[in-house]
Amino acid sequence: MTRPTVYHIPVCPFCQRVEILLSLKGRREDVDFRMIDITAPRPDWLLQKTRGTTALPVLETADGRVIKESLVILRYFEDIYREPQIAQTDPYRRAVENMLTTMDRDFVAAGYGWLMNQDPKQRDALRENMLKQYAQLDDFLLEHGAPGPFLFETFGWAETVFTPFFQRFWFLEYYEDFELPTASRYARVREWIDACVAHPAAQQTTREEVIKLYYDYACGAGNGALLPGRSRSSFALEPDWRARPWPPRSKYRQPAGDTELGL
Ligand code: GAZ
Repeated sequence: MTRPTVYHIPVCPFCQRVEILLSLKGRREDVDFRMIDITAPRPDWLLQKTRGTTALPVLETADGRVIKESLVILRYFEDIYREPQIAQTDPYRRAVENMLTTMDRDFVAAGYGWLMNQDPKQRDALRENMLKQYAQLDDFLLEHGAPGPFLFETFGWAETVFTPFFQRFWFLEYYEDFELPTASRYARVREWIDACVAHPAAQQTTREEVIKLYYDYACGAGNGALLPGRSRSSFALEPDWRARPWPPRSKYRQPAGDTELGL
């Protein structure tokens, strides 16, 4: 094998991070991306490479070695394709970027936890929890960041890490009627998000694709799992999401079946 290969899942935000970094470096065409169907059991040849783990992305390097974890894969590409550098090089600025990157954990958990919640009584608490995350990001950017829109001068490492999730969280607007309030305490993070999702290197997915594929997550079934009464996951590769109707927005009522979802 002469080229690196990334095994990935369609609309997987962790996989999109890798595509964004490569696009920023002008190296997207130097790496093969092979799509894995998350709704089918992992093929044996892939499980052999990963020694049994199933989470993607997984990178197979040009010399056949296997690297897991999106942030580790980003660092590897940053190291082998040195120019242009995306991560900060000044130690303090690099630390600031890493502090922000570390905040992705709670942010991601808050968004997915809310999307997957099935108890209407918990909605208000989950919304508050989400707003707290946005307020924390806002505060961080005001404290450490450039005047805007990005953390530093350009779309960089932290933006690569967060942008796929800003785009996934379109599902909260659709399925939970969530909108980031216009209040000034969210103004800096709103500016950041708007610039991130519009950046040319981050256009691997669309709002329509996210909303159609994540319907089952909104009904409580993550990672390609099948809901009762269904024969296909909303993450199925076929039929193509473009050919399917928009799913119902009411996630707390009787879930839609295969036919209504165009599956
Ligand atoms: N830490 C890994 C990385 O590469 O950064 C995470 C990779 C990962 O979770 N990949 C998922 C996967 O391959 C797809 S994207 N799953 C299939 C499997 O067999 O493991 C799901 C969540 C969540 C946040 C994100 C995702 C998600 O909760 O987008 O809960 C179900 C998965 C906070």
